[in-house]
Amino acid sequence: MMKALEGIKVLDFTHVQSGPTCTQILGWFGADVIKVERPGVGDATRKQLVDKPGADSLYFTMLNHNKRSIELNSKNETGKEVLTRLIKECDVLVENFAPGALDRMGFGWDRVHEINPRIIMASIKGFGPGQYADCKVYENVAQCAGGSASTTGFLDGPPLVTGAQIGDSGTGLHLCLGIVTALFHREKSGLGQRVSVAMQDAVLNLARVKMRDQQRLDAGPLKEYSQFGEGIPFGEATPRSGNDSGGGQPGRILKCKGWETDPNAYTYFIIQAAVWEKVCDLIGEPDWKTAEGFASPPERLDKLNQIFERIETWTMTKSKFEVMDLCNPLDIPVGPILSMKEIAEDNGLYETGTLVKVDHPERGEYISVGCPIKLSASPVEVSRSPLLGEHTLEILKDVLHYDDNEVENIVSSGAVGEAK
Ligand code: CAO
Repeated sequence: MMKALEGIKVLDFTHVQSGPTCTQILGWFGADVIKVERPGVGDATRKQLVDKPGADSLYFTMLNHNKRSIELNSKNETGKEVLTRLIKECDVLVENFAPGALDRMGFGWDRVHEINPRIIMASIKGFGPGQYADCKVYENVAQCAGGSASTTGFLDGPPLVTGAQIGDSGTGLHLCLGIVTALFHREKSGLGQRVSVAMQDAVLNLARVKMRDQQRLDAGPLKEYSQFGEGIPFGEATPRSGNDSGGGQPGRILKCKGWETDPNAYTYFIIQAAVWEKVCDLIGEPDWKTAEGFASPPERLDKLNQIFERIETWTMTKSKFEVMDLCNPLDIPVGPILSMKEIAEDNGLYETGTLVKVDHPERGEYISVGCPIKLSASPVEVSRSPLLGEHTLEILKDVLHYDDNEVENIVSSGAVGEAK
């Protein structure tokens, strides 16, 4: 079966997390992703958070599936020639260097476009043009600058960053969409173009509902926030809303059986209007269906603490999975708080390819997260990440068509390290 992006060659000049997540998706969909790495060093994540001495870290191996690796010093004269040939040969160049790094290398957009007018050059930077454009940016900086941290956490606590890597992986996803859109555009126009995503912008896009709430504040308090029912006045900016649900339906995280010893024995529980009566029956409060002050959603807003405390006395008698089993048939939206351990042991996720077991020559078998996007005619086979420079010679010969003499000269120039 032909893969969706078969035939597309990607010059992957990315490192750390944001860029590699993007090129990994392109690789999953069948693009030939050629990761260019500094000789002898490679992507810094290869040696970050090492759990098995001598082996590439899980940080690297889980972000760089379905790629080939070439070692290439892009500051060496011969290395620049090889890079120029790679740019001529590839359809897409993806990079997430610090602002200005590519220009200093001599491969800014003008030069890249001149070498290959059909190429799509895709970049991630921390900020867009403006006062912070030159800043180097990491995940949590983006979460803070994009409005996520100020709106995450509890009202009486400090801003919080989330565990999901919305700054890095979230930006990689945005960039990936920009690239395939530009490829689609090139089909019709024949032209390449620049694609840029700033991490601040990507986080803000994911925090869109919080900007919605910022504007709604002008019209009065945000009634669906727990804070409203508790009588706490609103300030000038969208506040932190704890575990309230962003869609306006009252929801909370509630304790389940075993919470005293299991930090994840909790369930999310939503009491949207459509299921209120079923909730009342389930928890043994049938009178609340018609009682004054409880019957309609607006009446309940100042009693949410009381209502959720009562629901919690019920959920605490059940495991989080029993809550799910009892509520699902009634269409009451609940969700068990799953630990990473529980997710790693979920056979269903392996059956769909969302989790995969991958063999690696240095580290043996490990669990990775597979492609979450499922295309029926372009199934994903997850292959292990490349060792540093594993494909240097193969790429010089088969992709760039250098003959044996030329390869020898390139190797002896020091441009590709000790070629394997
Ligand atoms: N050959 C020769 N030199 C190379 C090379 C190669 N193959 N690959 C990279 N380099 C050089 C770069 O040209 C740069 O050199 P100069 O500083 O002399 O121009 C140098 O390596 C370092 O690159 P960098 O500045 O991008 O790396 P850093 O570790 O200092 O910064 C990061 C890392 C992520 C903060 C920065 O790249 C950045 O802000 N990127 C954009 C935002 C981003 O993607 N952040 C997500 C990071 S994941 O949390």
